[in-house]
Amino acid sequence: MPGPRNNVTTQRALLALAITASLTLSTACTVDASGDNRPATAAEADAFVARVNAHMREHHPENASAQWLASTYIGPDSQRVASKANERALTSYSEWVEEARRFDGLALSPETARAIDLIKLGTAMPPPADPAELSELAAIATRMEGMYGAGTYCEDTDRPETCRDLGELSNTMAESRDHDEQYAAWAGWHTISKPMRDDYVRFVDLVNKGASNLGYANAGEMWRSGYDMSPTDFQDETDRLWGQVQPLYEQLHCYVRGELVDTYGEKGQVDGMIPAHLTGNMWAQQWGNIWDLLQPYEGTASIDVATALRAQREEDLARRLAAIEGEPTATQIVEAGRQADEYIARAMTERAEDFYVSLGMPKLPASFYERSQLIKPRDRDVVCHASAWDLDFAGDVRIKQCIEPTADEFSTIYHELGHIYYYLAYNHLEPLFQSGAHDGFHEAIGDTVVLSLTPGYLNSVGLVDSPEESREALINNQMRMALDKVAFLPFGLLIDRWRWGVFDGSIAPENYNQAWWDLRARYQGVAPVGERGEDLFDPGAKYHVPGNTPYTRYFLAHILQFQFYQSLCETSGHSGPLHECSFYGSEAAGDRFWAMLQQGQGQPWPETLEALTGGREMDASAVLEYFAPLQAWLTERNAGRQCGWDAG
Ligand code: X8Z
Ligand code: ZN
Repeated sequence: MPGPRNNVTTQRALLALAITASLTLSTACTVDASGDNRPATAAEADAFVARVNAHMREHHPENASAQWLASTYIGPDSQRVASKANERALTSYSEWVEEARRFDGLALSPETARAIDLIKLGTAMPPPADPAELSELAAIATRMEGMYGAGTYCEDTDRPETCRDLGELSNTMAESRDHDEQYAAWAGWHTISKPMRDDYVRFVDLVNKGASNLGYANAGEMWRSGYDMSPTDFQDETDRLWGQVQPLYEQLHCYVRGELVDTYGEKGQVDGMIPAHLTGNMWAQQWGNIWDLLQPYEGTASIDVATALRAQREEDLARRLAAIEGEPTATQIVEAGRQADEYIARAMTERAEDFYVSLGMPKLPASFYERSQLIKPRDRDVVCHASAWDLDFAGDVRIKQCIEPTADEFSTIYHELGHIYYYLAYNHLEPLFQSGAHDGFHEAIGDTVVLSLTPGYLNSVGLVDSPEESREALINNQMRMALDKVAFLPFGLLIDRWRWGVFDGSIAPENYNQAWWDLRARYQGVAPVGERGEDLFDPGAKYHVPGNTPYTRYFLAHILQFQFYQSLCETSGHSGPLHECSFYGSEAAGDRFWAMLQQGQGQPWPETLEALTGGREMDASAVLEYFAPLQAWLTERNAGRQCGWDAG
């Protein structure tokens, strides 16, 4: 997403949101800043849009580079430059919105009308009119993201060797099965957001001022206006979709809670809810890391890609060490380890690229590998949270990730390349149309591909044993997917439920943390151990809050990806149960996918969806079809258990 524009995760920028249908209309004849009170014309509107597009082409690369440096080289200088660049981008944005008012109510070509709507919705961080406040907002945004990226927890602040960053704390959570160790890692990371609290309160005030200037009740309403429908209808849509999948989630929750109680005894639950620190993931958003505790059937063929990936890295390391003459020195061993890290990260990325290429999509440009950050640099702080960038609307695409040989990171590369291929597919459009049909589409592309990573595909690329055709193997594989995709659904919804409340004032600063945990309880059935007082700021421990990236997009993506997958499977000629399909190697599916990506946000998303799937609505029935075998298994397995939880 846009960093202003095209960093798919930093979303500070222009044009991240899609179009609204509900902009307020006023007269077409207003006095502009120069005192010109001639009626505006449609031709002037066309020229205005052309000017904005040209400005974006000219100025976006510089801002994107500034944001890239601030994310890959965190420090006072890169932050100063990034903040100033962002300030300039937001100032241009404010000027355009002001100028666009001249064309309100005028009959315009559909393309120009859409482009103007998109200009108005072009940021997730609407700036206040006052330049000092705009500058303050840009500085806060940069500072919060920097705090997150550089966050570490030190058990003993006097002993730097006790400090751990998010990657290290996450590894403890993924690997340790010791209750207290996991808790210490979880609670430790949740200290890093305490100092963001005051900044966040001010941030909310400032973006609300900006949203109000644009005619929105608050910034949350503006965020909900980017979906070619009214903000109220959009909220109802998310409720409807959640209603479709909630029963499946509740069955999964019931099973997982039961297994946690089997493992940890009474510490395996908190009032019937899943303890926030025991799912192997810092935010309990995906639960696949505790596969060892949750796998339905032990002893069936392994579907864990991490073992093979780690082995590949070790082999590479052994080769490097063997090539050293004599006994390797400590420095040579560290250096060889580093090169092995790079080797496996690149091999994993090329594996993901190969999938897209198998669909007939182009190979990634050489600059992608030259300029991407694939592994965590050893000499400086970076924002490790994965993201995909389009720096110039013309092929300078990159990802920024801290890849390790794990199953999560492997899927994340496919996810990020989904963004990259979207960028490449719509690079031929004018900048204002270079975005996802809506933001959920952008997040769904790579995940659609991940659904095709079946045991058969993984085996064909040497990552898992030869697949078994048994009911046990089927359930294991469905569980593996569900622990990522189904577990995620309520999490995908609740982050913005919290922010919408914060923006509209129904959640006041003195209740930030309480409201956060209320929502976690209500939607996820996840609870912390012990009190989480208002001296803490737990939402800030999730990247997208300090990074100001709207999050409902991921919820939508987790529905849409199953719709896309179902259609592409059909196009690829797949018959049989949906979950068995991999469209790897299908150029027919690839052509159809690419055609969708090429549309960018040039038309309302229902049209884009219809071209791919034949339907104009987001719909979770493909999720339910995919997981039908697991749902039946879970229902049987949970029979006699008291499912559900009391969220208080
Ligand atoms: O932030 C991301 C991507 C970058 S757009 C890595 N995701 C969400 C998250 O990590 O919280 C992908 C799934 C949800
Ligand atoms: Zn993404």
